[in-house]
Amino acid sequence: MSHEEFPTEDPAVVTCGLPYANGDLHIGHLRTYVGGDIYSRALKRLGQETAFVSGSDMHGTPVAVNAAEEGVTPEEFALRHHEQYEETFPKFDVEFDNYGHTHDATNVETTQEIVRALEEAGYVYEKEIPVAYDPDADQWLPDRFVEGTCPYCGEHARGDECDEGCGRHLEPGEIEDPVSTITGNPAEYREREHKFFAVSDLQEYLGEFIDRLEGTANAQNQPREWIEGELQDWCITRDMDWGVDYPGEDDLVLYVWVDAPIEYISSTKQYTERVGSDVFDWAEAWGADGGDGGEIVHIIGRDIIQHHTVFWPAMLRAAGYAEPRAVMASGFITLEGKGFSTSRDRAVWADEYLDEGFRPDLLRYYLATNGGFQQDVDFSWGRFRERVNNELVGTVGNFVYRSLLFAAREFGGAPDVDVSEDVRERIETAIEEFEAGVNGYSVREVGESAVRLAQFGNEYIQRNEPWKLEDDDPEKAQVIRDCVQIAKAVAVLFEPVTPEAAENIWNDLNEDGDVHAVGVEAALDVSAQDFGEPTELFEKIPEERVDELNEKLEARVAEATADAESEGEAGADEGDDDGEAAAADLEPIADERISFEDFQELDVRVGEIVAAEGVEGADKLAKLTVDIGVEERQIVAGIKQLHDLDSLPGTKIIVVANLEKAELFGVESNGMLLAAGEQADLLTTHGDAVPGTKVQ
Ligand code: B3M
Ligand code: ZN
Repeated sequence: MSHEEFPTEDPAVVTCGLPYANGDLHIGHLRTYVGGDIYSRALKRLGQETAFVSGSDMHGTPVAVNAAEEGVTPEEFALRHHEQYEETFPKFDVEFDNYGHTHDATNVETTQEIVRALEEAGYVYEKEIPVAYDPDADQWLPDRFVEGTCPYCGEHARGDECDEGCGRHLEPGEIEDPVSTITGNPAEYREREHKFFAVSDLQEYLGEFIDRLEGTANAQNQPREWIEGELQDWCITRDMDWGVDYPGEDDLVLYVWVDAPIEYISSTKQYTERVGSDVFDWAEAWGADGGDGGEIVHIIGRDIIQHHTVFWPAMLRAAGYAEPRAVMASGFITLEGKGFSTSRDRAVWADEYLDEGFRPDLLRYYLATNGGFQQDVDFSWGRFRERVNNELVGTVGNFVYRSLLFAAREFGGAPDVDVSEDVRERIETAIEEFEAGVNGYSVREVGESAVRLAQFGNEYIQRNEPWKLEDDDPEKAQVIRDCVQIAKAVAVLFEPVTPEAAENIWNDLNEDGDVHAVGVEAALDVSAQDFGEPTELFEKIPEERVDELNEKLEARVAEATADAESEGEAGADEGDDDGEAAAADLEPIADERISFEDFQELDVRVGEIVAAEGVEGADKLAKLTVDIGVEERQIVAGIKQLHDLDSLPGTKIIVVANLEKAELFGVESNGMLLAAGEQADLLTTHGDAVPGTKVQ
């Protein structure tokens, strides 16, 4: 079954994964929120009734552990961060229709209602399980209060997730060699009765659901393996004080992943409470009125795909709510090729970005269009400058400014003639691209529809050279009229990505109404008007600024690293909760040198991935067919969960071609691909070297 295209008659809810209220925001966090904001603005431009909601995730051990470190109550700690987030998002023009938090009364009530519904529908049972316990602290050790070894991949892991290895969710009792994070002592396992949600009863449903699910390819494909494999039931209670009380149980709270996604519903409810159900009806949107529900689109980081495509839809289904229509899962973000590290101050902080005087539009544009949503994005001040100067200033700003300036000086505004047919059609194409971006869940496409149109505008004005035409030549009025219309269309179509610039163009054009509220069709609405000289939309970033910013960053990292080392905490990145790739702990270069002849013994070639699929039964392994010019090779590599396999074909890689063959999980591997770091960043070529070319 496929869904009807946007816009539909039903209300849509666009949600962003809830940030844990436990630290400062950096630009890596902003990717999901900016993406969500762009997507919801774009849906609204299409005329889709939409609520854009999120909230702070106040509960769980990610908050409790950090609060304990600071010596304050989790509530005080989380509320402080919640308020900070609430203030920060609008500064980036991320404008939620409602931004609540998981500890507010609406969410506590909704969560308890849903848990009762799960119980009544027979999806909750009790079971004795081993739970980690710290005898010295005389305390149970839920989730992040315990660390140990992942039973699936053997990597070091946190209590409830294998954050450094295979990325799996871990149930209580699963982690091996448990160690208490409170005392650092080995923990023991003690039997304890807990409540379970019977996800496995919904296996058949989930199998159908995943076939219908839209969104980014990673969110559509990764869950199949979990759903089709042995589906585990989820323990939904924890031995803690901080959380939503399990209804009727004094000493148990709900697992944070129960009340966190429910905030999506609660936040929508609060929106309805504020604006009235005639403006937006949460119950209709979430199918709580007995109907089919609306269009629920979740925008998340790729590390929480499982929660949103297995656990959450199972919960919605069991409690009688509508299912998500789409999940868009973003890639990670790195800084100059390396992971963000909040403990080493190796990050561009949200406040810092603004304090440096940069407008939100610039970062929004960079984050939205620097690769597809599910691709990892690297941030560097150098590339930021390049993209701002070339694309925002050079293409969009330049086109709009020169067109409107010319129009204002020569005609006092838009000449009173109809827009030419060709230009009208080009604008229609841009609208179609914009719509296709929305329906293809691509914020990049949405943004690029406007940039390509501005690019066309530049070419158009250049080709027609209106400055060379006589004043009474009708061609002159025509070209300028067309350019004014293109500028107006750029304002409408670029609004989701750069709302501030859109507003400036709108004002310069002296347009009535609110550019944030008009539909895409406004791009073609003609209104010859008087307007004066325009303002510059974007400013160039001088090269010295980049040097200055890089120096600041380096100095800060050096200081933070020295501090951490003097405190004996080198490499400690605990407390980073957001799937950041930890900064690589760089190994020193080996003392012993190899000869050039030794190096030449390696036959390293350029290859191109022809096909990629997972190796059955292996969590991490992918089987690749690689064209290395002289032949095709089958290569097995541990990249399954680190890359979207569907998007790999066509990617150039570097292969050690004369490595001994090996067999992994019964599959022959004939060669080795080269990749950097824990995220298996694939080595590729910078130019056009063809497959088979020797690397030397
Ligand atoms: N608070 C943050 C994370 O794991 C977590 C998201 C909840 S979304 C319902 O990325
Ligand atoms: Zn693992």
